[in-house]
Amino acid sequence: MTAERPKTIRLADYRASDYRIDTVCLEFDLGEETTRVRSRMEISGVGGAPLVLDGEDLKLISVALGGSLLSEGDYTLDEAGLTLPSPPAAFTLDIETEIRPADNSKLSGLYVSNGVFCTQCEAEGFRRITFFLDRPDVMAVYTTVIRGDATRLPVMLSNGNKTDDKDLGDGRRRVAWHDPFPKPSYLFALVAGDLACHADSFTTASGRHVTLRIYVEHGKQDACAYAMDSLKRSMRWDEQRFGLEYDLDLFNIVAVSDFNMGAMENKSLNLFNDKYVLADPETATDADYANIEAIIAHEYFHNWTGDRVTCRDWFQLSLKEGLTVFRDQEFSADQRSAAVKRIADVTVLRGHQFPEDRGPLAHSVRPDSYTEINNFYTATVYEKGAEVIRMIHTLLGEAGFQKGMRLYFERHDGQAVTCDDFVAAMSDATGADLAQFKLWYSQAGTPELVVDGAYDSQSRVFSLTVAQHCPATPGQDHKAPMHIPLRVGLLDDSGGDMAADRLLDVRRARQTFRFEDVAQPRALSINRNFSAPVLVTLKGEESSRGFLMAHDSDPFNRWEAAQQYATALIIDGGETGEFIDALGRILEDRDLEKAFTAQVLALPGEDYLAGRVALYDPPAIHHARQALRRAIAERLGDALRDAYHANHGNQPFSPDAVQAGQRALKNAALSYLAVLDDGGDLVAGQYRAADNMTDRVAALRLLVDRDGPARREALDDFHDRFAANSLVLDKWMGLQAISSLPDTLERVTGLLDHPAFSLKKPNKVYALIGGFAGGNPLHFHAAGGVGYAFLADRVLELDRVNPQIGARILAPLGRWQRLDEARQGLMKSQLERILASPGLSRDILEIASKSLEKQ
Ligand code: B3K
Ligand code: ZN
Repeated sequence: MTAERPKTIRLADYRASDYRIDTVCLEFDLGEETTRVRSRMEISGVGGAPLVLDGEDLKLISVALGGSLLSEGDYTLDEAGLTLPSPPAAFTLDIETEIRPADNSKLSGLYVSNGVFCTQCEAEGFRRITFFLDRPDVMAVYTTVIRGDATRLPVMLSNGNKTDDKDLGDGRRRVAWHDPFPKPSYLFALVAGDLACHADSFTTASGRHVTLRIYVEHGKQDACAYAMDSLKRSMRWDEQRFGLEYDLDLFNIVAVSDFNMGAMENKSLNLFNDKYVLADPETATDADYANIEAIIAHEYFHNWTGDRVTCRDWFQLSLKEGLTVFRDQEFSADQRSAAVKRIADVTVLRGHQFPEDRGPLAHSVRPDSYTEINNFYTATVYEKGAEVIRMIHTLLGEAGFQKGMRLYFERHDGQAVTCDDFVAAMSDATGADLAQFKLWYSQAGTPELVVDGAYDSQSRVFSLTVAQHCPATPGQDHKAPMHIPLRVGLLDDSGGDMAADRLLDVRRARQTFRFEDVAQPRALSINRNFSAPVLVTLKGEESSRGFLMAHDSDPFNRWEAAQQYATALIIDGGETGEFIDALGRILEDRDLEKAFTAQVLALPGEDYLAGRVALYDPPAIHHARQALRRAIAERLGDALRDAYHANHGNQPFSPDAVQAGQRALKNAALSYLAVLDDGGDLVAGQYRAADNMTDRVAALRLLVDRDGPARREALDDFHDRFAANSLVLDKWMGLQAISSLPDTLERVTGLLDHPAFSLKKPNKVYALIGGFAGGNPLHFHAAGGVGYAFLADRVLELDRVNPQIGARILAPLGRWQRLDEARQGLMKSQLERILASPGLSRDILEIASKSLEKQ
């Protein structure tokens, strides 16, 4: 393999295509070993200019232009694809290719998962099916004909409506589908296999009757009920909150076991990782139920924000992803509790996106360049992208935001557009000036605010000075000040709000805001509800954390005060009494939502803490966090025991938010009680008595950290009980990967040989290898670098199997910046070892080389 560097694609180089594909008819003759694909395209354009059709890993059988077969000299075939040097302005192109679905371990294009043919085309998988203009701004009307073995493939699906279904008499069947909505190739989908179906229906607000079907492996139909219910609630919610109705008579979901991502929003045929569809109390945790609800909603919401209005190019990915994440967050907030959902979302943002933003892979919400687009399905594009949309919502208010959405659809339905188009619709609809705000799309890095309050008793003016700074990120040394919507409250001595919240429009590097005619505030509640995704240092905040924990009317900031208090104690040490007493009062406040109390009890994660120190010492942070846990357990033992027993209900299981909150609180209490002398018995007892997966996993999570026979017994029991359920075995592997016991890496290495583990199964890779590298800082960063070498070995193996997954799990190896020199050297040497490997994929090459670059 040549050492040639793959090409960098730049936003600045975007050009519209010279040609359009108006319609395409695809005919598949399905075979696991070889599948024939015939494509007939009606193409129009400038004429005379070369037409370059993307293609990858395809065997070309024939090409015909206007019905005449072309010979080899009439086109060129190379790495990029198939080029016709000078086609006419309008013509029909027929192309026949052969592909090998069973050999497709990249899970991009057409592949076979547990005997089911399925596709994944976003971002650039369609070119692995046939030669095409595989870019999102080329939108065509698709007809799909599927032929295959009638017995083995009783279900044959594609986008749109079924138009034909007949037995061909030779043991094969032919099914045809037509999708009336023009769409980009990344939204194409095909499924064929022997699947069971869970069916239901939905009537839209305007009376359209929609058939809903969820396809799963036989025997799993009953585990689809929650997903189906989530789908119907999503459909209703989108009508009620956004005025958006479904637009076809059929909506299909298919769950497959091998899938690179969570799910995919193909028009009317969503494909899912079965982890986000299947649920019953015995096998799914409350977190699984919440994820299913959110992801079913997310993919459904894409029908408007993604499918009807799509992206012009992949730099605009957040146009659909940030917006759709915001929509699914709002949906879950409405279905459950807004404060609890906000805290959960911010925890994810700070645990995943903040580390990305301060590391070598930092990029803006709308990146400027990439070499492999699959590397940009990141927490920044998704979660920070959703924060950007949320800030627009905060600035415009719900009514203004909905006005903006209506204008966006009025202008752009059926088009492929940019983030600029979205912001223009928002500002044109409302008159808001969002010019400076747009820096959120182009500047990477987490802005840091320093806030200082001063009170003048003569004039009764409270002045608040806000200074902002955004650290340098790769390729962006200097940043301009951002437009930051900062929600602020002032509290009086009794803890009440002195006035309504104020939304400060922070726009300059340093800016002072005046609160006129007020008494001296006792405390300041800053960035309420996390109105902006920033880091805040509030001068003198030490003296108000306990007070805010007790009184802040903004639940998010009550939680935040506890997080910041705990963060300071873990990092700097100090007297823990006031904090623990404040925690105790929250624990005893029966008026609070239980899910919220559980969140307040959860100590900040090690990933988050790593970003709050100048020099990150993984074992020191781990042990300091554990020491605080012990101090809390010792002081609040009785209250924690009460909370545990009061919420250890025995009503029949329901995944609803109230019961889930009870379990969350009970299990948060258990995580403290576990460190006390009699804690082991309580944990083992809960494991044995559990009648639902949430309680069972919570107990097992604690047991994997305790050496002794109870651990082994529980792990063996769990394994044997669920040996036939692949998704549950993922949990079993994932929990062992995050154990703090000294022999964890050996155990993880041993599990690579477990019969259920395979590098070809993304869920297994994420659970075991991703769990270890991303979720076990103590052992990943073990002195000597064995954890780093383990990850590098797996990444190199994945490079041959599924580079997309390899690149995703590689990220932790690039986070060397705040570690000591010895660890930095060890991490870099593994990155160099990866880079020295011949024939490296574009995916892994991009992440490994960027991870080594100086910032
Ligand atoms: N749009 C898909 C992600 C596709 C990933 C391609 N590597 C799922 C989603 O965000 O809804
Ligand atoms: Zn999405």
